Amino acid sequence: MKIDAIVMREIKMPLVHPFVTSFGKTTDRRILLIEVQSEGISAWGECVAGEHPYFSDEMIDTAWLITEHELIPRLLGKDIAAGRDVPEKLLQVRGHRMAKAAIENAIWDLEAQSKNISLAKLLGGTRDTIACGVSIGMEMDIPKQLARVEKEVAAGYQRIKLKCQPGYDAEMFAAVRERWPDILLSCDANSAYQLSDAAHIASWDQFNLLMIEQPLWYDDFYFHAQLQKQIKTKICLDECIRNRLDAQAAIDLDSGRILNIKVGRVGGFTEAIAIHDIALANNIPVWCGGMLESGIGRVQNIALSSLPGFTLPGDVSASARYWSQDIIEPEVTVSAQGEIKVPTSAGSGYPIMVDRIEALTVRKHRISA
Ligand code: OSB
Ligand code: MG
Repeated sequence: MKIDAIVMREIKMPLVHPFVTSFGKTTDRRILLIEVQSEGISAWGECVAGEHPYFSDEMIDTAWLITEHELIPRLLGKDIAAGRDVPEKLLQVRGHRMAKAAIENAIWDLEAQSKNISLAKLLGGTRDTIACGVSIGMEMDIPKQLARVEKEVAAGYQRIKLKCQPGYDAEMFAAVRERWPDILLSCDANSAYQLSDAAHIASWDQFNLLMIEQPLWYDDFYFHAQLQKQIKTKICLDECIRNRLDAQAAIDLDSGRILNIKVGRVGGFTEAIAIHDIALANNIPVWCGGMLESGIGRVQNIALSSLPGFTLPGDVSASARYWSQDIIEPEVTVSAQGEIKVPTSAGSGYPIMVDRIEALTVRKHRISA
């Protein structure tokens, strides 16, 4: 697969509902899309870096710069046999995993299209449908929070995740649990607590949460192990797992008993699959995280979620929860049972609306061999 050209685009998409976490509020997404052009095929990747370096140290502008100056030159004009061959070509560049993932994943899409198989099959997927959960931002008001949970429970989602932070936690969990004693419920602190909060976090054991996601520092899994010893609820690691070595170390340390795998956070499908394989071998359940993706990243998350170790509902939900109109057609929809069908047609299985992308584009740069 000769890489003839790579097109970088930044699109701007307003969210239908602001998304509030302990690290900030998002109302409009700025998304870097990568289109790899090879021998008449267009393949796509989405960079999940945020508008600010608040979730991780990457942001769209750093990703743009690194993609343009460091990543594209390493691939352009080359003949690449598989998505799996991309990481070694980008190895000299340290970090910048979300930027790398966008380009690597586009080449996996290219490989799937050129082999005429589904991306899910190429990745090693075995499921026909995936189980879906939702991540609900903080409303900072309990009646409003309950109304949002109500809507998603009624829609059929199999797991509800509540964002939380100090001052907006136990009372809110209690209100949700009181109303829905039996739903699968979890929380995500996005690193808002410290080890000195251990007794407070241990008091959440009463809410029977499936997991507590990344309670402590974004770059830590040592102190998470100290916390895990003091609470019954399982810790789930998100931010701090950058690669397969982190995953192995965190499992060995008992820093968490569930892993959230985000393909952008770990630098692409190759690393995501490696983490999945380690977790499966160690009986650690994994689920697919989300980063407020457009349709392009969303359908790639569906493909990844079809791997056998993804045994818990992920944060992969319907397009309409995020966008008034997505950039794929049809949009991603979820059944009343809270499931999404894994596409079986070639590539991602969801046609991309290039005209709509063009209409949303605020900057575009095509680099050819
Ligand atoms: O921590 O999982 C997270 C969104 C942006 C950044 C970090 C996270 C999230 C979510 C939303 O929880 C998941 C989604 O609905 O896409
Ligand atoms: Mg998280």
